[in-house]
Parts: sequence; structure tokens; C-alpha cells
Amino acid sequence: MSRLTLETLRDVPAAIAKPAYDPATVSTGVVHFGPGAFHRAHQASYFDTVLANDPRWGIAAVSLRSGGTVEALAAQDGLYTLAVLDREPSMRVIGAHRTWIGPGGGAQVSALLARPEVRIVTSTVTEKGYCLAGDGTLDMSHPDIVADLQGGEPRSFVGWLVQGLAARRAAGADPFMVLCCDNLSGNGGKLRAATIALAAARDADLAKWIADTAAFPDTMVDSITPASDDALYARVAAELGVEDRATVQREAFTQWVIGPYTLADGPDLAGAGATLTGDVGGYERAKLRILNGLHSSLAYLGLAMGLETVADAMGQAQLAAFAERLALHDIVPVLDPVAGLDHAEYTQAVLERFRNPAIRHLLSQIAWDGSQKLPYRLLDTTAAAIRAGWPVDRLAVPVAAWMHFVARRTAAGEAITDPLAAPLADAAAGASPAQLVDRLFAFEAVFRPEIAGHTAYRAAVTAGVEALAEGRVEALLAR
Ligand code: CS2
Repeated sequence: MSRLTLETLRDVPAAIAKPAYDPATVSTGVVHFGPGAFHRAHQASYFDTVLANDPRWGIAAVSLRSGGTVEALAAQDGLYTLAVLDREPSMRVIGAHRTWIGPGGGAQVSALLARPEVRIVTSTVTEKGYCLAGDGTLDMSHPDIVADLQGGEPRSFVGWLVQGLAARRAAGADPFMVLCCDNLSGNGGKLRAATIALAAARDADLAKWIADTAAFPDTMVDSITPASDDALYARVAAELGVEDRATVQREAFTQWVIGPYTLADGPDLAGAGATLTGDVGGYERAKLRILNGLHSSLAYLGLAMGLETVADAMGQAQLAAFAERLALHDIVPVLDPVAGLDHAEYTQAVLERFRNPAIRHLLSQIAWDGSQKLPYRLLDTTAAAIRAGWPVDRLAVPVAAWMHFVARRTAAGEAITDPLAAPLADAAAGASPAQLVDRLFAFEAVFRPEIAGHTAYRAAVTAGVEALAEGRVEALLAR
């Protein structure tokens, strides 16, 4: 079967939406680091909408560590299909990426970042891609940051930002705006501080210039985007009549909250559906703690119960009821009120999205990188509950399930996907439940002192790990 390209696009059935612009007229205004499925399903769909009226905002996809996506885009003239799998499915071909740069393309990235027409740099490099320490500041001992401090071609994303901003300053150009699109609370502020810290280690004036002139708004990004699988490739090929190896799937719901957004004469992202606001914090915390917090909880508990997908987990009555109680009785009460956002209603809408029968979102995918995700998703809530004097028993359950997951995979000799996989496996090997909790609580990048040192919480996590080790999941969920 031939591939999706600009040429074969002409024969794609009319029921499939196509770019509402001529890709040949598009110039590059955005450089994106990490063009994985989430970026292609989320930010790129917004820019694709913008391009219908404004050709300045084509995206350059940068993937210096892995070549797969870039090769697929290259073979398809940058085109790919966004399959919206929901109660009302639809498909749309996106053409927003006009440049793609894979491993070995560092010189091209440097040149692009220096170009004044490039006004925005976006990123989805996952939590670990920012090289932050447990307290959210740049980890100066991270091997990529150590390498970047010596100069040469950057290894870290923050290193690329510093290099790009330095080139623009040297040329008398304005800085680009940086939009962090990963699930970190205060993501823009953290990335700004990290960039300034790395710049300061090199040139104090550059650091000051970045601090004074560059914008790093906070963003909240949301759309459930399971990894592409064979079923998706087959479905898209059947509907398009051509093969698409860069296709992505997501639910219909999508949200992008950015604030404060101050780019003069920038892309009309609001017109494309984004919410531009002064303060993103309230939305971001609600999304991270409710949606992502419940996702991780369902993942570790569901895997312990032998379940496969989020929809399966929601179909298990006790687990679904536990998730709802966790949100309404433990997570929501320690969130500050947000104007225009009803946290209880938001919770119900999220649970409904999790039930989407049209999508197979693997619990094992959500279980990746737990050491990086849990602090934002569950432990911020736990710290707030501790400060407020609220009970923490139920909040301990999903964290116990994460520890049980690490222990079970270690015992089975299966590697987990996590930047701390090796030390976590060392800690879990041969440990009793109490030892496991002690050793994992010692990971300071995951558990801050106020949590690790909280006696009742520690006891509740230990009881949870014991119950899971003995197969008593249902008793735990009844809490
Ligand atoms: C998920 C998220 O994989 C995960 O950890 O919780 O990717 C989630 O689907 C998105 O944040 C939804 O916006």
C-alpha cells in the first residue's frame, strides 16, 4: 500500500478533513522538541487550525534522540492523520509540520532557533526531560546538565533553550516565547528558572537578559492520547486507502490553557480553541491532581488486579468507586477554589472521559515514569492534606500500589520504564513490605521530608503494600 504524501492526499476520501491551507505556502514559526504522539495529537492540531488563516506558524519537529517519528514524517511529506476516537469518531489529516529534524541534526536546530521568524519554542519532552531535582529546580548534577556546562552541542532541552536565546541576544533579536507542554505544576515558571540557572552558569548578562525579556507562560495541556497501536494503523489505512506510520489517536476532548500569553502579533491560538488566561495555576493543579492523579491510581491498582486498560479499570465497580472517593474526599478538598471551575463537576467529567469505550488506553503506558509523575499527581495532594491535618489513608493506597508494582516487576525480572529504574529495582530486590517502603521513601526526588517523615502516612503505605502482597486488593479499595 502506498504511503500518505502530498500526492496521495488528493485521493483520500472526502469524509476525512484535510489541511485547510496549501502546505507549500507555510513557513516555520514554531520549533517543537519531542514530537511524540501527544504533541501531534494536541498542540499540532491547534497550529493546524491557525494555519488556515495565517501561514507563519508551521512547526519544525525536533527529535534528536530517536529517529522513528521523524523518519515517518519525512516519508509522508510531514502529513499524518489525527484519529479522534470517541462517541462520534472522525479523522483529520494534519500538515502543520513542514520541517523535521532527527538525530545528528543539531546544526539545523541551532540555525532555526536563531531565526527571528521562529517566535515560539514548544516542548513535550516528558517530566524527566527537564532535568529537575526533587525541589523543582535545575539538577546541576544531572549528566546532561554537567555536559551542557562544558559547552559544545547541547544535550538537554534546557541547554538548547540557552544556546538559542544566546544566539538571538547576540544578533540583537527578540527572544522566542517558550511553551512547556508537559504535565508539571507551574511548568513555565520551573522551566524559566531552570533556563536562567543554566544561563547564569555561563554568562550572568545572558541570564539577566532572559529573565528580563523572555516569556515562559504556564500551560495546562489535556487530551487523552494513547500510544498508536496496530489496530489504529489498520483502521487509518482502511479509511484513507494509504498507509500512515505517523498517525495518532485521541479522545474528542482537548484543552490548552496558557497564561499569561503576551506574544505580540503571535498566532491566534484562542481562535483555534486555546484558553488564554492570566493564571493557569488553578486549572493546572486540578488537572494534574484529579485527572492525572486518578490515572496513575487506576494504573497501579488496575495492574495489580490484572486489568489492561483505563476503560477496563472503570468497568471494575470497586475500583471505579475508589477512584471517585479518592477524588471527591481526598483530592478536591485540598484544592483551592478556582473561579469558573467546579472541581466536583470536573471530576465527574473526567471519570466519564475515562469510560470512553472507543479508546484503548493501556494502564501499562500510564505506569511509565512513576518516580517522575507521582510527586505532581499524588504527593502534592498528600503534602497539602498533611498540612491541613486531613487523613491520608486513602491517598496512601495508590502510592502503595506503585511500590507493589516496582516490587512485582523486580521479582519477575522485568525492567520498568522509569529514569530511576535501576536504583528502584535495587531497592526493591528481596525487600519485605516494610523494607520496601523504607527504601523507596529514601528517594528524595520522589518523597519530600514532610511526607517521608509522616508516621501515619508511612504506616498506611506499609499496610497497603502488605495487603497488595497478600492479594487483598478488595479490602484496600473498600477504604
Ligand atoms: C497519562 C497522561 O500517560 C499518562 O501518564 O496520565 O498522558 C494523560 O492521558 C494526559 O495528561 C491527558 O491529558
